[in-house]
Amino acid sequence: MSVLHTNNQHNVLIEMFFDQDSSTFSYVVADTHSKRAAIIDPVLNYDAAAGAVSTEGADTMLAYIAQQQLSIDWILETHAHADHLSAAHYLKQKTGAPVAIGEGIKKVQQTFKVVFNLGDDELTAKGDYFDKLFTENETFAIGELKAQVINTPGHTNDSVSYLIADNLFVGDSLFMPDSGTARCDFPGGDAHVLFRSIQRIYQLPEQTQIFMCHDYQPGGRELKYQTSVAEQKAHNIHVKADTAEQEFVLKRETRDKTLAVPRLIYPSVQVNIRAGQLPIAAENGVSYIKIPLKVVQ
Ligand SMILES: N[C@@H](CCC(=O)N[C@@H](CS)C(=O)NCC(=O)O)C(=O)O
Ligand SMILES: [Fe+2]
Repeated sequence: MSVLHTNNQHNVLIEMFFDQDSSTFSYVVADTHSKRAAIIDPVLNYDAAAGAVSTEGADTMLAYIAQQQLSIDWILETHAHADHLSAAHYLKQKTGAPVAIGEGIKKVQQTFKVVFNLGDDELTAKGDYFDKLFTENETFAIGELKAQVINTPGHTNDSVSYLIADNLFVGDSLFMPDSGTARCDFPGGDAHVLFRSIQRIYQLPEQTQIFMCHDYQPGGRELKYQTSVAEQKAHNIHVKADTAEQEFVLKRETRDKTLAVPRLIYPSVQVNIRAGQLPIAAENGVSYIKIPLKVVQ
């Protein structure tokens, strides 16, 4: 599926890729003048029972990139995902592009360094493994397209949104209006902080197009991945233009209490805090995923 967006100065080509297993959208966003592009939130396939990692999804993106004759300037993560593994490292090896994320990743790395009992040789928690840590409002280029980083923490500490021309890639800060927002109960998550991040998004021009990172198809409706600031402000079931912070926080925290831990949280986090690299292999050459056990009384 692709959408050709045109504004006054630039042509932006946005291609969406969907990972059925984790209900995740990834994107290739290209400047059609220069043929330079960014990859956003690519997924690495993972069969948890078999411990098998594979690259079908990323290879589909690479085939599209080759077919369109694009050069990749950036591999962008909206946050360290807790529900699927990132293909950023694999795609960096294939394209040579740097992997970037918000500088809040340092806090996320520190949190999970403790959870997984990692030594400094495995993770320093200073943004290691990533090539670029974006700061608040930092701008960068994708060919002739101007891109800007907007810090949107709340779902996680490191969540950012990428404004590329007038298209906003929000990660999990917002879902489609009929799904509302993402959970705020992961370590470092905070519903108050997410509310304030969403207020920043709602200050953007009404016609700004918003691209999702997930859609869980409530009520079995068809898959949707694109909406606008105006539609969110009018219809988002958790935060409309006039929703008070406390009302949102109550709704969000009530729902969070009902949600199960994501199926792939442990493998995902261990790989994603390392920018998509597998844990350092043991002496036998094999990488292992750790699961901290809690004894339930
Ligand atoms: N059932 C999914 C849930 C994944 C999940 O928790 N997704 C997060 C975003 S990373 C979320 O906000 N989900 C909201 C919801 O499920 O309502 C899984 O196990 O992977
Ligand atoms: Fe997420």
